[in-house]
Amino acid sequence: MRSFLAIQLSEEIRARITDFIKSLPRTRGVKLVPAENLHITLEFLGEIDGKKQHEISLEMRRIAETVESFPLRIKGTGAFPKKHTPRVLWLGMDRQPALMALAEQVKTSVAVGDGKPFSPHLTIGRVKFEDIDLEVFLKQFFAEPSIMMGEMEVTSFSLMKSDLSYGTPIYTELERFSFTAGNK
Ligand code: 2AM
Repeated sequence: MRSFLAIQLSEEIRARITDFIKSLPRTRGVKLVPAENLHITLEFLGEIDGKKQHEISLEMRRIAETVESFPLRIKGTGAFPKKHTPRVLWLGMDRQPALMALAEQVKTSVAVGDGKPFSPHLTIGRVKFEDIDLEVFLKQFFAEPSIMMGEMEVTSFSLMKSDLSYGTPIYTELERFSFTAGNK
């Protein structure tokens, strides 16, 4: 099973981001992430079997018990690897100590991750080819580098399954780990 750990968006932020994406010019050169697939990846796990899934589930439940919910502002635009050679287009967010600490805990406990340091971002699309309209699209996307999408309260994270059939992946939430520290 192809899987990853991710923070889900509040419906309000998802709607704001969707409106922002809709406001951008059309280009076939960018494959946009459908609204229902938008998320913040904490850790990409790749292929895991049932046994590993069970181990990860136990570990993530344990971590979630140590975390308090925290606010997160989604703001700014950027690209990987670089703005002038964009492959992955993303929205940024505060490098919130609580977020960074959560990602660090998750990374340390799952031995199957890709080993890359956590770089907080929310992918909204991927550049596929140099379509004639691409430049106009990118100009508009980067027009307001600190654009504010809004704030949400992060109260949990999820284990997600990714099925890659038919081009656009289908993501299914397998388990949600709610933060319970500070609840008592
Ligand atoms: P992203 O967060 O930058 O969009 C599910 O595939 C999620 O895991 C995607 O959102 C993707 O990137 C992230 N991811 C990280 N490393 C990946 C990899 N090597 N292959 C596929 N997805 C990866």
